[in-house]
Amino acid sequence: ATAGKVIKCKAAIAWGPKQPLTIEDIEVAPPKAHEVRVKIVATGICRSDDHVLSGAISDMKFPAILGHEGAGIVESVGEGVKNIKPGDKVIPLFVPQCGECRSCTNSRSNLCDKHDIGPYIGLLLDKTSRITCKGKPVYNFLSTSTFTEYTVLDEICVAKIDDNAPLDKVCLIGCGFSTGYGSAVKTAKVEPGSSCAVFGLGGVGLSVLIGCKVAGAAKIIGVDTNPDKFAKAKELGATECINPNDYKEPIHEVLAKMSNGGLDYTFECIGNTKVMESALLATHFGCGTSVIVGLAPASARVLVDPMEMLTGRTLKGALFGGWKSRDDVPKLVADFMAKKFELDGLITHRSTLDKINEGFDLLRKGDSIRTILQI
Ligand code: PAD
Ligand code: ZN
Ligand code: ZN
Repeated sequence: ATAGKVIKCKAAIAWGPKQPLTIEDIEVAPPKAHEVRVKIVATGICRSDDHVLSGAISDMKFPAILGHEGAGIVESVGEGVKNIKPGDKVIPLFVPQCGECRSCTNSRSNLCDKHDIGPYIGLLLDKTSRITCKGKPVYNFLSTSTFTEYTVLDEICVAKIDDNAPLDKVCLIGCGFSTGYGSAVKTAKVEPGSSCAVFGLGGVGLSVLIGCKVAGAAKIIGVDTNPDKFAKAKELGATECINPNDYKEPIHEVLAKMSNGGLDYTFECIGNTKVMESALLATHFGCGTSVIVGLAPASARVLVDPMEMLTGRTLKGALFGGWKSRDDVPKLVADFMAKKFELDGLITHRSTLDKINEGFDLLRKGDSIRTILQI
């Protein structure tokens, strides 16, 4: 009965860096052609959302609705939308898949040229917003915006998933889980018997661990400056965990000693360029691969001695774990339903939209892996 009408509901609005979110009344216009209006049911809080609030992502426009790790139910669709209908369960996609651009048609890429991952536009593809607050247009984040009761998405940013999927878990497939898991199984292509190290044991790093384990890695070393993260990491597949602060030598030297001269695969899941340099050096000089997963501040640079690469190392990176979003998200949900992997280990807190600032505080203090907000 809401189709074609403006929906009045609540959202958590971000007004600028270093300011708390506030719950506001918003108006959500009906979807235009090739758009989908979605009732968000559950959403995780990812560190990338906090990068906007900390100022590490510096070119965002406000007011904005953050959140990009959600799941919901289609309320209505605009003209010309195929294969998605009201009532469908969906996951919003922060990497679109138009299927037609140079990246989409290349099997080696999972980017889509229609992405909004910096410089941030914060609008739908037609360069307008469907959401207003106090009469002013509200910007979106990463083509998604999930800290809201309703959002409008471009059709190419929506994956239809299994009708039986529990939205309060599979929302993590919208970002953190898929990003980490895919970094191991798809971007690095971790092989059975190999040695791996994961730098940063938050939601993304722990998902890398899950991927390394599923891929059959023999040695999986977790690296974090917060030892409180070690118990969970071991539960999820780390064979050992180390804290760089416990050593005088650089951590890459410690890791090389632990792995017969260097690891096969390393993953940086923090967003710290100094750690990216260590992660590269921690790989074996002749055959190691290091994957950049963390999102570094806008002006930060990685320093690489060409000899580090010339001997045979590989440095890679991927957004969203290398998955082609619309094709692969439904498959990842199917794999979850088939119990190929668990998501419960990543969920440490459950809360509601009105307590969103507490959810961010838990992440900042290192007390949570993922807080799931029931919307
Ligand atoms: P998180 O903050 O939960 O985890 C980061 C972890 O790193 C924490 O456990 C910290 O204790 C640890 N840490 C911090 N500094 C160091 C250090 N110097 N050495 C070792 N450990 C350290 O974040 P998250 O897991 O939600 O996200 C991790 C990063 O990945 C973050 O930068 C986020 O923006 C990025 C990300 N990238 C993608 C993508 O598509 N590439 C997707 C989602 C998140
Ligand atoms: Zn994220
Ligand atoms: Zn595309």
